[in-house]
Amino acid sequence: VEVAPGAVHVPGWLSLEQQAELVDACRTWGRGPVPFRAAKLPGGHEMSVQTVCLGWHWQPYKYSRVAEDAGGGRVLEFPEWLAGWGRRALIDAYGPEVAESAAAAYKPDTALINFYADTAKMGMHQDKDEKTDLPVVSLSVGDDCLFRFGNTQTRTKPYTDLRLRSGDLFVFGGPSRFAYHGVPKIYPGTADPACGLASGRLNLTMRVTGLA
Ligand code: MD5
Ligand code: FE
Repeated sequence: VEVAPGAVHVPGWLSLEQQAELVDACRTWGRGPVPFRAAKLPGGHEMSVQTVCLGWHWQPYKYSRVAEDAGGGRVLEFPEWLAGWGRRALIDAYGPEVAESAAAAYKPDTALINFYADTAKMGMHQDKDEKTDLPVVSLSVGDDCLFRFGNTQTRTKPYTDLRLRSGDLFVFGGPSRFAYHGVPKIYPGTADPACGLASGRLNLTMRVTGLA
């Protein structure tokens, strides 16, 4: 479903087995050298989501290899199997004709894994810390959320409200890459426990930072 030019929602893209595999991987990554942590915004407030990264460590608003704000560990490598999921995601979202060459060239180097407890949310923002305009691939597991997809000009209306469910894929490319977006609400208790998460929501985004 194309929600806007370049923004494609593919409901139910991950099987329950793949969802559980991803949850397991996220648990393992969270026990690595950099733990899940709530990032601190420049104003001093903590975000309500808990985040762990692969490839490059993100903190508002920059990337580094070392997590100075989360214990000083070095971020884990971005695994090749996950890049493979990213290339399949582009083909499945954009169609083989459009996407095959783009997909073959797609080399995501960073993942941000966000865990939303029942009351967590994410305010409207743009993702502009990457130095490329290549697509962001987003995978959701666990409870449903309200996802607000906005415009590139303002953090307010017009926007489209969508419900994202466990297993959904969303690809944000082209003119949608720098649209404002946010997660105003989680719907607790909506996930099938077989997805591997008893409560809350996990979202993994892969990106091409363009950093070296
Ligand atoms: C989430 N994460 O559900 C969302 C999904 C983040 C974040 O927003 O920055 O970690 S990613 C949604 C996204 C990425 C890039 C562009 C657009 C949406 N967009 O144009 O709407 O935790
Ligand atoms: Fe974002």
